[in-house]
Amino acid sequence: MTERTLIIIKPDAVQRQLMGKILTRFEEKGLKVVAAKFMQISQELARKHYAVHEGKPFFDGVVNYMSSAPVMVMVLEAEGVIAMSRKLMGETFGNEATPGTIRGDFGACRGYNLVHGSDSPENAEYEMGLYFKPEEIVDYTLASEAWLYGSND
Ligand code: IDP
Ligand code: MG
Repeated sequence: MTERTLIIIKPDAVQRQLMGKILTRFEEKGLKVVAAKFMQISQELARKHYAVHEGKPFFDGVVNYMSSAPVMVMVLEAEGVIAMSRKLMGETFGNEATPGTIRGDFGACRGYNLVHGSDSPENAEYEMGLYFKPEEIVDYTLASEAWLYGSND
């Protein structure tokens, strides 16, 4: 079944002018972009986004990081997109992430890690609702879908 996920190209990636390269990783994989927005996240919205981490030692830090400068927010769609995009992103911190992943190729620290991706269908629904109205998520077909998502059964 088709699935959607919320991806954020985080402030460090925008400042380092890596938006295009990161978006290319998702596009080259064959994941379909169905919504996109360039914006600066408020502290209040960042707190809602990371509400599951409230009370943890890094909560204030991640809220400040995410609201410190502009981001690019996207919704991607494909069967299994949540797991696929998490694999493309790599482990949480660049200094540990496997080379070949976005975090593994572009990050070298624990403070900033370039990209966010939802980790479950429930969190994806919650996060998409924070950033997009339903009508801002566009339903369309890619011309290449038969080849991208085809089966030889
Ligand atoms: P994830 O982004 O790989 O899903 P989570 O554990 O859900 O990682 O943490 C959410 C975000 O909070 C991370 O992407 C990172 O920006 C930040 N974060 C998590 N743990 C730490 C930490 O120990 N120090 C600093 N920042 C952290
Ligand atoms: Mg997470």
